[in-house]
Formats: sequence, structure tokens, C-alpha cells
Amino acid sequence: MKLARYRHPNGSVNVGLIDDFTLVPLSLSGGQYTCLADILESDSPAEVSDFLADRTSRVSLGKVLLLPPIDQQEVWAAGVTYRRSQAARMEESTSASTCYDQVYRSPRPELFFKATPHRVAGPNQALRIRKDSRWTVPEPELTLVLNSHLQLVGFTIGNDMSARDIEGENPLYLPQAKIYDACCSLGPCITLPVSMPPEEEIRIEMCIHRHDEVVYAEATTAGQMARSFDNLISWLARENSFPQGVFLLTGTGIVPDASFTLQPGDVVEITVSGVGTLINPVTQD
Ligand code: DO4
Ligand code: MG
Repeated sequence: MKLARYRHPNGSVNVGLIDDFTLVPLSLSGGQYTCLADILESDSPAEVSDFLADRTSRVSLGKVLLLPPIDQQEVWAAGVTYRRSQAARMEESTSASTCYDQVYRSPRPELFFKATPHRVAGPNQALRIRKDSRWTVPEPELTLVLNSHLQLVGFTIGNDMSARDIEGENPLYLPQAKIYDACCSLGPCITLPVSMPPEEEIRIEMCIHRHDEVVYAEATTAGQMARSFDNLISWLARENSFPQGVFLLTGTGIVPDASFTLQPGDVVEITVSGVGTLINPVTQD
């Protein structure tokens, strides 16, 4: 089962079930469940969604604007969870390359705060390159959706935009390399765990389009990740509470060669099996 937030052609924002190429609206008005996060907090998001589904009012997916599937949750990210990310970070860092090797092997993972909801773009919304960065890349990441009890209630796609020049200059600049306006995208929907393929078979693909050409394409699987979901969640839960729930990007296994940087006008397309495809144009405005 896939859940999405969307804007109806009449302007209202609603939550719906994606069913083939249609959206089945959930009747939320006046009830116990007022938003997507409320449904994810329930004992059974699948049963609640099924109960609320108004199957007589389905709309074609092409007629609605999908919004990022986030309400008031924080967005966090794990880093250096794939060998490819460890190698790329060691290469880009001018002052602290051993940090990345250490964190890849250490029991404690790298976890960092990534975004508040207002910094998150949804499907087809623009992501930004910082104006003070000359070397920025997208990071396609399988993203865990956790409720306030830190239970894994869904999966989505996340793009952890990263200014590699800023991070590479000094690891203490990581928050500036990672957190800025339109630094992250999420979507196009949240897939409930029962509808996902087994973890090791989840394929993550990224394609970057420039002037109608594909200038970069790569793929990996979640099976390449050096840590389990439970391991990342248990570290995130240490000494931290998330009363609204939290999104956790699980790190990138795809990093373009050092010669590649995003340019304004590029379009980033990320596909994750079981979830779908998240597309975002890139700007530097
Ligand atoms: O250490 C920096 C960030 C790593 C990261 O974002 C990733 O591996 O995905
Ligand atoms: Mg990342």
C-alpha cells in the first residue's frame, strides 16, 4: 500500500492511496486522523487507510499535484553507510579523510540532522545548489519513515543534496554542506513495509538529465549497505525523542566521480523499487 499527500485540482490538500494510476482520497475531515502523520501513528496504518478510503471519488494521478509526504516530522540522515560513500568522502576531504574510514568501521554511525519540513521539496519541485558551492551532488537514499515510537512504518525516497566542496574543506562545515533551503527532497509517496521487497533486493537507481541527455546513471541495492535499519534506528533513538515522528535517510551508495557537479537546469531522477520515482529539477536561484 502506498500513501501520498497531494493537492486536489480544487486546491485542497489531502491524503490518498495510490492505486495503479489513480489516487483514492482518504476522508480525514472532522475525524481522529487529520494528516498523513496521524495515520502513520495508528496501530495499523493499512487498516486505517482502507477504512478511510473513499473509493467513489478516485482521481487520476495525472490531475493532482503530489506534495512531499511530510507533516511536522524532522528529517535526519545517516552517512558513510556504503563503501562507495566512504571512498568518495576520503577523496574529497582535504583535512580529515581518516574520519570517514573510522566512522564506516565504528559501532556508532554518522547521524546528522538534515532538514525541517520547510526545506523539503516534493516531487517535481526544485532542489537548490547553494550559491557559494561550486561542487554539489545529489545523494539518492532509501529513506525510513518512523513514527513517534521509532517504529518503522514506511519507506520513501530521499535526496540528500550535498555541497562536496564545503564539506571537503573542513568536516566542521558539514551542516552548511547539507542543510540549506531546498536541500532535500522526499517522495513521491510512502510505501508501507508489507508492500516493500526484501531489504537486500531494494534497488536504488539515479539518473541525471542535462539538455535532454543522460549525463549520469548508476544503481546499487540496499543489500550493499554496511548497517541494518535496526542498527541505524537504535542509534537515532539514543537520547532523542521525536514526538512528531522522523524521516531517516540511510546514506548513499551512489556518488558520481569527482569531475561531476550538478548544474542549474539538471533534472535528478531517483527510482527505488517498491516506492517509485522521485524527480526534481535543480536550480541555483
Ligand atoms: O559524511 C558526510 C555525509 C555522508 C552522507 O551523506 C552519505 O554517506 O550519504
Ligand atoms: Mg547522504
